[in-house]
This record gives sequence, structure tokens and C-alpha cells, in this order.
Amino acid sequence: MLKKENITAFNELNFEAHKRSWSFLGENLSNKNIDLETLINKVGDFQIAIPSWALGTGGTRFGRFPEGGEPKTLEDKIRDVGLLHALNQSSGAISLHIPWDIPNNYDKINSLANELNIKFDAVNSNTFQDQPGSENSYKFGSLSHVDKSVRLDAINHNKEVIDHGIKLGSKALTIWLADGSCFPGQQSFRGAFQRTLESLQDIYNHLPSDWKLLIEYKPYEPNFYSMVIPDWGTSYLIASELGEKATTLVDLGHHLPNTNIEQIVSILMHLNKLGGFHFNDSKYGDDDLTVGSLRPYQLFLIFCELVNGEKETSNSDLSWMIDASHNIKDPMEDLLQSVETIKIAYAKALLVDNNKLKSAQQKNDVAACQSILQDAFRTDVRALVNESCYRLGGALDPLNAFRKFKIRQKLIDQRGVDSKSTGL
Ligand SMILES: [Mn+2]
Repeated sequence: MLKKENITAFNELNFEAHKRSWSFLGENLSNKNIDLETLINKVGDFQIAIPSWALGTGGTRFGRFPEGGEPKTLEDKIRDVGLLHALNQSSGAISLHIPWDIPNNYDKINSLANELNIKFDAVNSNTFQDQPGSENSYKFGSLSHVDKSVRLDAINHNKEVIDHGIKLGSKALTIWLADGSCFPGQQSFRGAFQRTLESLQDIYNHLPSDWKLLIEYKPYEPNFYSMVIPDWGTSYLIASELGEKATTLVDLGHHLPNTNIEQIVSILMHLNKLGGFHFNDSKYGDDDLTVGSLRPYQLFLIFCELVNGEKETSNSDLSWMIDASHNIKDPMEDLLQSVETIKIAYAKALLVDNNKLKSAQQKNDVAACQSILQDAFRTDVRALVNESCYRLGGALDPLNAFRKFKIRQKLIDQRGVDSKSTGL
């Protein structure tokens, strides 16, 4: 659907304009003694996993408005990620959701992914929905359930997800637990916590030695009075109890309004317990909007902590994933925008003069501290992001290229207007 020569022809049309922007930016950065080659390579190396559930149109409980041509099979989901990766050279991984994406034939799936240069990032379990044919129900919880047989179902499901992931070369399991209570008195906080910890210990023991367990937290929804793992402190506590392979996963939308997420990132890295990220944006709650569409400065500040943490702590090897989905955009266009915004925030964070910032902090020069950060944030780095993408063989403007090549229309022609993806 998308040939190399198409991208080359598209880039030729856009090259002159790009060259002008890039030479202007490149010269300005060089004057600040910034090593352009290192910067371009760092931005080019950054890969963000695409969640299999975001390739279809999302929805709310009020409805869904799919555009058609959505991937119905795991093969088609991988092909869609392949298209994104061909355009932006930064989406070289997919994060699968089990049981929505169980492979029928591992060899076929692995060779397709290989062909498209796609790796398998963290696999995600699902104990927030009842599965067809199951005798037990997760209505009142899964890993924390009062009934041991329900807990065992949820534990075994997570072990199965690990087994699927092993066959795909995945190296991490993400657990997001919907468990909690909707009304005061419904659940013993201590009992639910202890049962969850014991269930997680059982799952942890099933992890291969080179795997990570990513524990995601969320303050509310679907439970509205209490969640068993509501915040980063609880996730950190559990990860510490479980052992070295267990870490905390930060989903940007899983915080109460105005939480200082960059501080959480910083402290988790200091404690060597930050395992991964779910990028999205929100105004009120877990809105799962396009990354950086509302709070680009917050995203930049988070990346400042990540860049710093990577240099100054031993916390490394993070899983970068998008977790966004909604009902009024073409999901692939949305993902292209999200990836671009992540790379822009990362590139800006790489521009921060950390030596200058440290010395300003040492002198309590508050105005200088703010200026140093904002100087980087206000630099337009789009030409840098485009240059790194271009050098790797991607499109100079991935979103425009997606439109120019009429990819959605071609997908509709191929798969049908009624083709709907599984997922949220
Ligand atoms: Mn998430």
C-alpha cells in the first residue's frame, strides 16, 4: 500500500521548505554548541509502541462513530502499525491486548512483524471484562476478589498472557487492575490489598528472568469509591514487595487533576522503579486524548525528568507506549500526531542546558531556572524531528503523507466500510 518510492517522491516535493527550516534551526542550535548529529540520532532512535486497541475508533458508553477500514485481525493491526512506522520511523513496536489479540499462528505473526520491522512491546492482560464461557465473573474484582476461584482465574489468565508474550519476543507484562469498590463499606481495604499482593506474587513467579512486570495505577473508574491500586505510591509499594522485576507504569491520564506528574517520574526514577509509560492527554480524567493536545508544557517537563533521570539514575530500559483512543478522529491520524508530539517534547528536553540549570538552582536564581527551561520549550524543533525521520527513510510530514496517499480510503476499499476493530 505504501512503497518506498512513494515516500521519496513525497519528500522531494517538500524538501526545499524543509531544508530552509532545518538550516535555520541547525545553525541556531550549533551556535549554542549543541551537537546536531547526536541530537538527530537520539530523536531517531526513540521508538514508541502503538497499542493494538488504538487502531480502531474509540468510543464512549454513548456511542461509536467508526470511519471504516479498521483492522479486524491481529495481522491487519500489525500491518497498520507497519504503515505508521513506514511514515514516521518511530512506531516500531506494538503492544498487544489479550484476549483481543491472541495469535492463531505465532510463526506467521512473527514473520509478518519482522518483515515490517515491528517488535512486540509489553503484553496487556484483561481482567476487567468477563470472558465468554467463563463460569466466574469479575463484576466484584479479579486479583482482589473475595472468592479464591475467581482470583485463580485472573491469575491464570495473566500467566497465559505471559506465555503468549514469550512466543512473540515480548519482555514485559502490563497489569492494569480495575478492582476496587463503588460504595463505602463494600470492601475491606486491607483485605483487597493483601489478596491483590498475593495474586501478583503468584503471577510474578511465572515471569521469565528477563521480563518486567509493569503495574499501572488509576485513581478512579470503573470503580468510583476506591481502587485497589489508586496511585503511584501503592504501585511502588507493591512493586517493591514483589521484587526487582516489578516496576511502576505511569499513565498520564491516571491522576487526579493538577497532580505533578513530572515529580512522580523523577522520584520513581530515583528509586529505580519506573518501568514504563502510557502517553495520552486529558483535561478532566482518563480522557485518552491525543498526546500533547492539551498540556504540551507538562509533557515537556516530564521529558526533562526522563532525560535527566536517564543520565543521573540507574533507571533505564523503559517501555514507551501510547494509550489513547477516542471517537472523532481517524485513529491512525491521531497516532501520527501523538508520536510526533512525543518526539517534539523529547527533542526539546534534550535542548535543556542542564549544567546551567543546576548552577542556577544552586544559586536559588528562580527566574533563571524558569528561563532555561522555557528557552528550550519555546524552540521550534519540528524541523529537527522531520530531519531525523527523513534520514531514516520516513516522510517529511507523516500526517500529510498519510492524507496525500489516501491511506484510509485504501483501507476502506480493502477491508470494507463496516470493518470494526476489537478494543475499547
Ligand atoms: Mn494505560
